[in-house]
Amino acid sequence: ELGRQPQLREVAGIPLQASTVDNWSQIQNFEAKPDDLLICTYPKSGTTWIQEIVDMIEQNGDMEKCQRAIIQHRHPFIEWARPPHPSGVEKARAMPSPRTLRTHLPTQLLPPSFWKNNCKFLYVARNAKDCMVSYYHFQRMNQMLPDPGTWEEYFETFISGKVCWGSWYDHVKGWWEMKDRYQILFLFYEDIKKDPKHEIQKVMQFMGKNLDETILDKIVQETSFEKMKENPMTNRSTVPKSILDQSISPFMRKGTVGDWKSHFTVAQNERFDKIYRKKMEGTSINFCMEL
Ligand code: PPS
Repeated sequence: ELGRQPQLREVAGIPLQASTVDNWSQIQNFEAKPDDLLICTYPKSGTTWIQEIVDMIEQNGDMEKCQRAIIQHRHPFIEWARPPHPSGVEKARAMPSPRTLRTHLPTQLLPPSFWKNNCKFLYVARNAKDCMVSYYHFQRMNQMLPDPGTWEEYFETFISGKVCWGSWYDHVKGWWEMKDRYQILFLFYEDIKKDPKHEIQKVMQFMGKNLDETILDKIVQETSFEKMKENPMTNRSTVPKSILDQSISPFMRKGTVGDWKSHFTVAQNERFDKIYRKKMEGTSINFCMEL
C-alpha cells in the first residue's frame, strides 16, 4: 500500500502545505481592514475553542446564530487554499465587516496589512507537550498532512520544527514578542480550561462587548469540550473521511491539560525539558507543564 502523499513546502524556512505555497502571493497581498479581528494560534492550541467563544460573544450568546454554519466557514482561514474552492483570502474578501479571521501563520509570514492596519489579534498558546501530542494524533487522522510516523519519530520532527507551520517555540516566542507593540490579547489554553469564565470575560472586553452574567454563563456552558464534541457545527463531523478520518482519532480528542504524561517516556521528557529550556531561554513566557 502506498503511504500518504502530501509534501510540505517551505516559505522562508517554514514548512507549509503545498496549496498554501502555490497561493502565496495572494496571501501576502491580503488586504486587512482596521476593524478585523484575527484569531492566531499554533496548530492544536485551541483554535476551534476560541473561535466558538468569539462567535458566541459576537452573537450576544445566541446559540442559534452560531449554528448558521460550520466553524470553518464562519471565520475564513487566511492561508487556506484548495482549488477549485474559494481560498481563505477570497472568502475573507467576500465577507462583510467587521470580520473575524483566523491563521496559524508565524508573525514573520503574516500578510503585512494586518500590522499596518493595527488590527486586533487574539493569540492562544498551549503548552508544547500537549500541543505535540494533539498534533501527532491530528496528523494521523488528517489525510492532507504528512503521515507522522511513529510517536518516537514524530517527537523528533516536532522538536526540530519540521511540521506544518514550523516550530512551536518560534511561533509562540514571535507572537509573545509582538504583544506589547500591537493590540494582542495573549491567552493560554490552560487558563481557559482552569477558569473559562474569567478568560471569556477578557475576550469580551477585548472585543469591546459588554454581555451580562447570564449570557457569560451560557457561553461557558456551550463552549465546554463536552458540548463542542457533540456539536456538529464544531466537531468537524461534516468533513469527509477522505480528509479527516475520525475513526483513527476524533478531532475533538480529549480536550485536557497534561495528556502528554500518557505519551512521553521518562527519557523523552528529560530530553524535551533540556531542549525546551534552551529554546525558550530569555523569554518571560511561563507555561505550566506539570498540570
Ligand atoms: S486546529 O486543527 O489547529 O484548528 O486544532 P485546534 O482547534 O487548535 O486544537 C484542537 C485541540 O483543542 C481541543 N479542543 C478543546 N479543548 C477544550 N475545550 C474545548 N471546548 C475544545 N475544543 C477543542 C481539541 O480536543 C484538541 O486537543 P486534543 O488534546 O487533541 O484533544
